[in-house]
Amino acid sequence: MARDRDLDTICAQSTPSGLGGISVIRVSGPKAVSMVRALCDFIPEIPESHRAYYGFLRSLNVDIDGEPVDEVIATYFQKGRSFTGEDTLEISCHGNPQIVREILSELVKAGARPADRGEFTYRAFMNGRLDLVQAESVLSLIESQSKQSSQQALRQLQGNLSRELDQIENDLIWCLAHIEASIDFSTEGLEVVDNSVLLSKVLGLKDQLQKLVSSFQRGRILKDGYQLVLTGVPNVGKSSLLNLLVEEDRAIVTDIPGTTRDLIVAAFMVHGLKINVIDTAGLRVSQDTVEKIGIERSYSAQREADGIFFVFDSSRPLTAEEILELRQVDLSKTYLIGNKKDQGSESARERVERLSKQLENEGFFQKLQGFGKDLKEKIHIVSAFDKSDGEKLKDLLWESLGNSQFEDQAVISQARHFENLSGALQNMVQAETLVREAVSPELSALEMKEALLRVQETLGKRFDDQIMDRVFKEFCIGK
Ligand SMILES: Nc1nc2c(ncn2[C@@H]2O[C@H](COP(=O)(O)OP(=O)(O)OP(=O)(O)O)[C@@H](O)[C@H]2O)c(=O)[nH]1
Ligand SMILES: [Mg+2]
Repeated sequence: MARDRDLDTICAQSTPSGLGGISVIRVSGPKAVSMVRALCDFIPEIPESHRAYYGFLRSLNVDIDGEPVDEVIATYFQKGRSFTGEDTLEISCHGNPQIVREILSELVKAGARPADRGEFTYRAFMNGRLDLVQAESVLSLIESQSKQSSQQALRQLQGNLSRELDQIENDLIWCLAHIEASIDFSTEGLEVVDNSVLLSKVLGLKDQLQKLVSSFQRGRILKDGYQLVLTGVPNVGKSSLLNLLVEEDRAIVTDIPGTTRDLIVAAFMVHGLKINVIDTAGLRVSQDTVEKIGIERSYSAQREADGIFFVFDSSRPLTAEEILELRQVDLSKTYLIGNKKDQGSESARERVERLSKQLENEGFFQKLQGFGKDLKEKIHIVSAFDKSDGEKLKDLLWESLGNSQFEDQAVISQARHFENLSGALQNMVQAETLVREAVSPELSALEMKEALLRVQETLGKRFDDQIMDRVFKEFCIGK
């Protein structure tokens, strides 16, 4: 499937543009050595792999032939031992955009082509240095904004997910081979594989795919951050809590109900995990056009959220409006945050007792219990003025994500993987029924073949231009 242009020698700046100590220009392809040598005569004809050569890079221009462009260090990576799998040179020059431009134009004069987005990683994939899942992790690693996210990308690059997918692929091939053999031999009345053995394999595959598919939310959270939405009626202290969590004055706080109108997005870190927190307009019936739009936005933010802090004033009972809102919110991802603990004389425990009783009277008890949590554990009494409560809320989020225990498990975080593997899971659900009923081995083989295609597509063992475009268009040039 390699295209003609894959044989070109390509070049690009791999470090960010702008001023810096050094910039690195990468040159990769069959003619990398001769092209770079045309500018850097200090590199021997047969350089040594992983060795750095120092000297002056000179212009190819006829008029000013030999004019030095910069003092550089060129490191050579031999074909088969480089990131792309091809002969590669990395030229470290002074970090000046003008110098970088000049060197790139000299390289083009020498016959190199400017690289496309992600073309180095694309070549690493085409040359079998990485599978597609690993190639995607290179992008995630570059883009990661938190420690958790970069660690997850690194695990994916190291092949954590690929190994699991390889194993699923092997098991599917095993099942298909056995089904097909039994179809061939069935006329002779021979049973090649016991149906119960096949069924247990199919069940195992289904479970494994199910686990991967359901790891997507977690994987996405690790990669892009957790979306936390602050909601509640006006004036309960949502914006104050946002400021407490991000430890700066991001949102305007006043004692006038209806202060926040638009969504305010900010971010903070919890144990290296990025939390995107969204403050919203207080929920109430409003005649004000702008406020009404703000409230609509608040509802849609709630729908997309991973977690919701439903904020209220713990010094008073919940109002009828609050109860109404609570009936509509997705309680399985909601925390009840009773703010303003400094107001009133009740202790935190008394507030929890009183509020949980009120909620029970409103019929919430079973609804919340259905989610495996005691109602009282869902209520947290805090004050937006108390720094230690900010830490408490962060711990709460961290615990609810149960983070550390998943570290060794393969997790999917790309939408492409989720789509493919959800499809494969559906195939295995069908296959299970068919194998159980033991009616048509042809039909169950068909389902498993489709599952196999989807797993292979995820790994990039089967691909077309569309898949390649989708994966590599996200990359930056130089990677
Ligand atoms: N005593 C006390 N007052 C608080 C606390 N948190 C917030 N307030 C006050 O409550 C008022 C409203 O706070 P905001 O943070 O603007 O409330 P909001 O929920 O964002 O309000 P809207 O944007 O109007 O929906 C302000 O006067 C805050 O100073 C708290 O923990 N204790
Ligand atoms: Mg506000």
